[in-house]
Amino acid sequence: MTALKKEDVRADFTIDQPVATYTAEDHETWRTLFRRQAEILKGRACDEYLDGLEGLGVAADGIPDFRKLSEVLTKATGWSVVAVPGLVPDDVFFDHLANRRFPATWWIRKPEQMDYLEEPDVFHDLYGHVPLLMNPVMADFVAEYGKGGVKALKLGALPNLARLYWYTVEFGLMETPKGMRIYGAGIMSSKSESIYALESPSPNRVRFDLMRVMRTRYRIDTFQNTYFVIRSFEELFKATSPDFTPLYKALQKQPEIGAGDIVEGDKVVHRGTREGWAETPDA
Ligand code: HBI
Ligand code: FE
Repeated sequence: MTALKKEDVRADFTIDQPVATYTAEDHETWRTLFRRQAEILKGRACDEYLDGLEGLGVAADGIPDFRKLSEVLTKATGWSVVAVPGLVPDDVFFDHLANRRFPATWWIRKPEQMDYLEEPDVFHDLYGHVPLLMNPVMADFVAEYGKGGVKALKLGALPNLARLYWYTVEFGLMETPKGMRIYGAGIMSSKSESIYALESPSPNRVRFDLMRVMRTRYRIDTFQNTYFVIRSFEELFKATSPDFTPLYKALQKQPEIGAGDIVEGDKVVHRGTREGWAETPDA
């Protein structure tokens, strides 16, 4: 993180991935995280994700070179991976997505942060997000989300749209013929949440509904209280295709929903026991 100079960061917040600055310890951290997740995600990650991971050639050996990944990814769906120092401003983030560039943090967590990190690192961004960008429907969905983000900023509706991203791209579940599976990157890159999200009786699992999701607050400091369940990426893409402008208007008149609340009209797949839920407020 320290090897980076201000003048190396471009106006769009991208940098050249400082590949040479990764230490042996950094690569070892990647290997450890990768091997651990590979075991856990068997039978838990959706097939589209596992196919994407394999197709990309993301391997256990060490932190990947973004340019090599991008070559494969661009051929598949037109996306590329660009290196950034960390979280970038919302408008910059959306502009990258709308243009099929996924901004990935270049640095990796320290060994003492194996299980929990407050901000995204290269493991979360690459291992969690990039494999699904190999899927044509998800690739289109995330690009459309970027275009929607630019609009939402103008309409002052960013908090609503951000919830959609949170409850799908970051923490989404998918009901498949083989059973409940993970597709959200925030779950995919977390050892404990990938087990919790599928197997714990504590959280709610509720069928995805666009307006319901955009009204729902979320957890940033604990596991999610509620996971929203889609049946396919096509379902998600179709549900989010119409112009959101009238939806944002309607949302202004509807109350927010707490992260752990079940409301009238919910199609409940599993009603959470609420066991172990923190008292701290939702975001
Ligand atoms: N920047 N690098 C990066 N990664 C993100 O996931 C990200 C971001 N900036 C803004 C942002 N996410 C969110 O605020 C939007 O999804 C709303
Ligand atoms: Fe993420």
